[in-house]
Amino acid sequence: MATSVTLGEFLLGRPGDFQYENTELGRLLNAIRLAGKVVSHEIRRAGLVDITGTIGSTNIQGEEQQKLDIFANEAFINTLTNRDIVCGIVSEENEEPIEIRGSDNRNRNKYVVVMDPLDGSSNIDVNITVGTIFGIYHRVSPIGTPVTTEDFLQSGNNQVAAGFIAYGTSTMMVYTTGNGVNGFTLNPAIGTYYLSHPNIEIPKKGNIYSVNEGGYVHFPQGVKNYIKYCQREEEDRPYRARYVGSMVADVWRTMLQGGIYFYPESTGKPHGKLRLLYECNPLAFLVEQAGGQATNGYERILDIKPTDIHQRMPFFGGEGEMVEKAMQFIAEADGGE
Ligand code: P6P
Repeated sequence: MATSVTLGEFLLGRPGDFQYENTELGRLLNAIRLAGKVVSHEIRRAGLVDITGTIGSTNIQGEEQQKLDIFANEAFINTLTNRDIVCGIVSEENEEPIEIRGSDNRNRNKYVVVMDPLDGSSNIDVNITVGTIFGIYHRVSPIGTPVTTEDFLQSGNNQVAAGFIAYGTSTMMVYTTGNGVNGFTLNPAIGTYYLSHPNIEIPKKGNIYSVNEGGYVHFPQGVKNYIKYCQREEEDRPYRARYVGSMVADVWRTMLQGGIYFYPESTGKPHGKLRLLYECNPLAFLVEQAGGQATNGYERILDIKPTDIHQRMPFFGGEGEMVEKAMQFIAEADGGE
């Protein structure tokens, strides 16, 4: 149920809350809030003007770029660039990091942002929820020097904030700064986000498993064994299967209704499909802050030290017991090999 608290007021902080409205982090989250409204407006128009569909080019991932991909990427880059807060951006749509030297050209900005500007964009033309995923870090390179790749290759534990904007039946901004997870729903009539999902906690004992079973034959044996476990008629099973094919939608449903979402490795995708920096890490931070677990099948996602800004990583996220059960099947199958 939406409350009357707006995102702006929430960023001001309530007595005892983390006050960062006028801090740089508060202003950075405000910039993301604004860009989300701009992208939301454009997506809502998508079916009416000629901006859906592809532009005939592909991104660094070799994926067909949708027109709204480009629009969203430019909206977030432009909004983040002209506020003297961010010194660099890694985007799914750009092969190299984007360097931002600041209005005085002296590289004094303190934060870096990693983002997937429009995740799940292949679903746009069929009107399925898509989303912007972002993670925010303090830079590790010295102030006054150009941003470096090392600024982006930090483990997810170093995120100072992370979240997503979901463009679905409503537009929502869901984020954490390490003090729990809160969800805000946009009232498009007045352009204001209202606190609609305070202090989100993943329900225990979930009964939904979410994976693209079209890849079943290519999954490792342990993952196959876990899927068969989910489908067996016993005690609290079979579980219900739900899969949108848009990570923001699948993870958001998992956070609200419980369960597990996973994108495992497979013979054709030895490191899975999802990107560590701007899909796995931000959503792992959210899932853990909501009381769940997020691993790559073997270790916490947030503990992994990235080696490449676009590297891929298997992802198992959701209610703790279900994630642990999946890891148990993986370990047993590995042990049996
Ligand atoms: P598949 C979208 O392209 C994405 O990166 C995630 O949002 C989504 O969970 C996944 O890929 C879907 O991939 O192989 O199931 O179509």
